[in-house]
Amino acid sequence: MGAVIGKVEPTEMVWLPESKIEAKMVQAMQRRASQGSSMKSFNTIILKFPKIDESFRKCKSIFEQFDEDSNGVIDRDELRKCFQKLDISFSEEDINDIFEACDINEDLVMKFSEFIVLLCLVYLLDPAALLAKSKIGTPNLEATFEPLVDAFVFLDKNKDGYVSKSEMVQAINETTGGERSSGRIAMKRFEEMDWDKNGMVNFKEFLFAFTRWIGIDEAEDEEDE
Ligand SMILES: [Ca+2]
Ligand SMILES: [Ca+2]
Ligand SMILES: [Ca+2]
Repeated sequence: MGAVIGKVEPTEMVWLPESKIEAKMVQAMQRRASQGSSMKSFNTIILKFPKIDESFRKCKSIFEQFDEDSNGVIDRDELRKCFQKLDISFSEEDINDIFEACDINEDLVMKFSEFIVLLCLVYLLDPAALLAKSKIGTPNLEATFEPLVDAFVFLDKNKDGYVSKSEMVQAINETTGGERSSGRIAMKRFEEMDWDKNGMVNFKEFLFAFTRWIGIDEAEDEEDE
């Protein structure tokens, strides 16, 4: 388990990654954070929802392409082949780690929402790997994933690779001038994001929250019927 050292404010809070892949994610996020964010407010993130939703749905074609046996999920072998085909040079260990990190319902396969999160994490860890492949008729993955990375960088005020509750409040307050109701909304959003309830939101949790808010799996289930 990670450990919180110090108080939430005004002293610094140090959060330690709980796995190797999380440590890599945090490093990659800090690298990206040094370039700054184009987001000016929490509202600009909300305004991007429909666009992100649309781009997520376009990723369905990639998902289907790599679901070789068309059983609606991507298993470990299919993912390995997917990485080979996309020329993503991750080690076997990294592929396994990222697979496990994204298999949120622990059924040992990637459903669509999990796969989207996985692709986005690959994008964060190695943007060049995915971008080189945009040419093979896949949707523009940079346009899909960059706004999400950008949004996270905006929320992560102290650039430690995590969004804390107070950072979330700060981001919302900047937008609304600190109305009480917006504080409650911020808390609700934060709790939706903080999947493992440890008080910090990492990029993976942030992405899963997006897939839930957008309702990507529900829409998918309706289509299947
Ligand atoms: Ca499959
Ligand atoms: Ca799963
Ligand atoms: Ca932070």
